[in-house]
Amino acid sequence: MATRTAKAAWPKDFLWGVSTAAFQVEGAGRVDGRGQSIWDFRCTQPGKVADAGSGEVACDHYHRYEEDVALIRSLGVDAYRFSIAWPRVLPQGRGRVNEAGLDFYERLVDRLLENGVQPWACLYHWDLPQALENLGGWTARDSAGWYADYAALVARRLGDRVRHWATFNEFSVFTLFGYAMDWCAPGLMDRTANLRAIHHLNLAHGCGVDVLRDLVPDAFIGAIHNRQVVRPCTPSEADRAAAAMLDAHWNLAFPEPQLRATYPELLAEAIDPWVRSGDMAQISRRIDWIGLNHYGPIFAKSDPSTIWGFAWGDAPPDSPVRPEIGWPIFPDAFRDELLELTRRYKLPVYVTENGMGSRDAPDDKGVVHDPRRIAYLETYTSAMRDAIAAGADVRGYFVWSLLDSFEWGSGYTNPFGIIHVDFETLKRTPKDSARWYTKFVAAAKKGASEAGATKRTPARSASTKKGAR
Ligand code: IFM
Repeated sequence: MATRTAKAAWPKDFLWGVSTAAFQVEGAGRVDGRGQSIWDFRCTQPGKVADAGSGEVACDHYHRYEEDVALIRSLGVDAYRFSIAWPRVLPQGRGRVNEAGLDFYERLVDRLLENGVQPWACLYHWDLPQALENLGGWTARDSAGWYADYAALVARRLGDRVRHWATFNEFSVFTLFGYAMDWCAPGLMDRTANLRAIHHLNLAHGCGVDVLRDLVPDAFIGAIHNRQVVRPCTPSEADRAAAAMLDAHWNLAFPEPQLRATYPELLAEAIDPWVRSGDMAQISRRIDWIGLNHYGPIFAKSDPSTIWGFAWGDAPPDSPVRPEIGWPIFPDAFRDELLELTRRYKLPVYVTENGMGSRDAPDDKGVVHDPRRIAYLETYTSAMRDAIAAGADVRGYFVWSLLDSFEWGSGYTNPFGIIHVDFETLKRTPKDSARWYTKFVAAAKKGASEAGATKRTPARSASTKKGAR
């Protein structure tokens, strides 16, 4: 993969960070009163997770957060994006509060702040309490209220120290994979459940925005969407229709109602039975930023045997792909997506996930060489710089991920970390990519300040007034 040459300095206030998510790193599955989530349950089901992996121990970030914060600091980044585990603070999803769980997030946030790292808290990264799933989970309209109460609890406890909030991470991934396919919890494979979950998640997001706005002084509120261009595998009419339907689910079902108060045409009629008067206004509350998680384009093919008539197809044979997981590598699609987001929604964009899964183990000297990850990060950050130069309003970038971690259905077989974790000993070893990122961020900051504070474009809408600190 060719390395692109830097063309212009990064904007002076550009934010650099690293990301994780609670279920993927925390472990301590049954410690200090944590309840069980839908993913704990899924991990007990044979065949759902590679090598029967679970989140029981994961990286044990719950006990090792001090070491992890020291590692984050050593990278020289500005921010850490993490998620709160709902069942850790409300073991049954509602009702009795688990103070020990809230204390953990307080300790984490305090540690980050002491180390000069901005905490970016995401309220939901796929780990619904199992007790709420037993009541219908996101298919129940009550879920919006359960979520709002949970958001209020966390905002009251952390809102004096955390200003940067995301309501949800990747609505469309866990909804599509969890309700129309059996790739994520709860794995229902039911069309109606899928439609109901879409609407109730949108409602929950809007309710969460209200709660954060009320309870967090000067809150900077966003939602994180995975968006990737969907291309038909062939020019056939059937594949083009499949791609359009997948695009509606993947790229539009959440950002469109949240940011334009409308469902995409291909889904609107089917969702309508669950939409009540006032819902679209509740869903489309003003937010301050949009998070983009992006890895590469999707290739869709027609498959009438599936609930929505589409399936994932292969990238064209000559495409560069990540060897272990087969995801295509197309930095230009990332650049185009950043431009499209700015054009379509006119909000500041933070890239909240981007990175590379590849298995790279320590060599006999204990050094982890991961050249493919470095090449990926080089080309994708370069594409991001191109997008900014072309007018995309990108304000920050978080590598996925800080640590090798539990990768959902792939278990521990597809690690994304720039820091290697030995899952026997839990020893952390920064990979070459961690050293690369450290140097890259330092150079970006130096270049930006030497270039003399490139002026940000003025806010483009009312919702952009509160910039990142
Ligand atoms: O690990 C996941 C993350 O939880 C959500 N976005 C994609 C990542 C890589 O698969």
